[in-house]
Amino acid sequence: MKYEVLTMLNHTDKYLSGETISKKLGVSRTAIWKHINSLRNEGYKILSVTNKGYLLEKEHLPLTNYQVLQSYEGKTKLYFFNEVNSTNTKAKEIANDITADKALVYSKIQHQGRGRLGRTFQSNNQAGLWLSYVYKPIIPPEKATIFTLAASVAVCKLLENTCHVDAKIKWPNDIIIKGKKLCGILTEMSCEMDKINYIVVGIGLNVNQLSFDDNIRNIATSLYLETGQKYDRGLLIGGLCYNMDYVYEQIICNKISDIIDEWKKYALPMGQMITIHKGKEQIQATTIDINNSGHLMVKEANGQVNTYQSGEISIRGIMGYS
Ligand code: BT5
Repeated sequence: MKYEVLTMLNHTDKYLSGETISKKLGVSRTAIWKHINSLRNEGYKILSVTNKGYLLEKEHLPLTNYQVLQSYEGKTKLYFFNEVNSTNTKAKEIANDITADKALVYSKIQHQGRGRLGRTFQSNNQAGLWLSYVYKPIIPPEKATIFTLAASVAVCKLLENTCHVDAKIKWPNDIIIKGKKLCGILTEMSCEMDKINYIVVGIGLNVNQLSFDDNIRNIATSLYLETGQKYDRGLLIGGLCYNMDYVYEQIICNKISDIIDEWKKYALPMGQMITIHKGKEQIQATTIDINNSGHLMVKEANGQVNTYQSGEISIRGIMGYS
């Protein structure tokens, strides 16, 4: 019933009186008032004015399952949390318990968001999207790299079609706008020799942040900072789920080259001078391409052509940020 009240408020830009809502839903005005308060507790900003009624502020929509279900009716099972340490960690726990081959874990806030190679991903706020997809594909473990590339494509399509933002992929896992990082992706896997138990694709997308902590202020950006608009994060998750469903289907059907072609469309141009950080070693190189497994091919300063996987290195120098 609470969500029927919300749906009515969501479908109008005018005030709705308590009487109109109570007549339509066949319950008392006191019951409506209780539902309104319960929605406010969930984070919905609902104005109330005597003799006019209630108005939902649509620029301040909270992240709830209801918001996601408004825009996604697909088969991915949704697990929603108010707070977690890391959606990737939570997703791994859930992956062990479910039989479905895909699920999504998302949280309003993340206290210990993780990046690659033990780095921190700042996500202890309620302005971004912190989420992790769980997949149980029947493909060989060595093909798992494609998930990071596929997720990058899914995010870029969402940004292009829903937010009208021209974002680029920086291999292996960053989505950037004008040289600043908007989104990071962390893919983790549990597997045996010839079988994947599960893959977790964690995505952190900066959405409505007005600013960032000092240590990443110069390298991070948000959709709000780029467009001046606030976004309904539930709607973005819904759109992303459809895009992820699409690329997952491509992976299952072994249409890997289609994903790589799309990836190249969104990627920063190759031929860039970079520094590869591999453990304590630093290697100067120029990017050439990515191969059919999604690994980066580079020409090193000594003229040698080498291929690197995403898990083993980090790169600096593309578009001037580290
Ligand atoms: C990543 O690592 O970019 C992968 C980030 C994945 C985050 C998601 S959120 C949901 C899921 N749950 C998790 O715990 N993680 C995933 P990496 O390439 O290692 O980049 C980390 C670096 O990005 C840091 O060292 C900072 O320089 C920078 N950084 C940290 N927080 C950022 C933010 N919010 N926006 C942009 N850059 C950030």
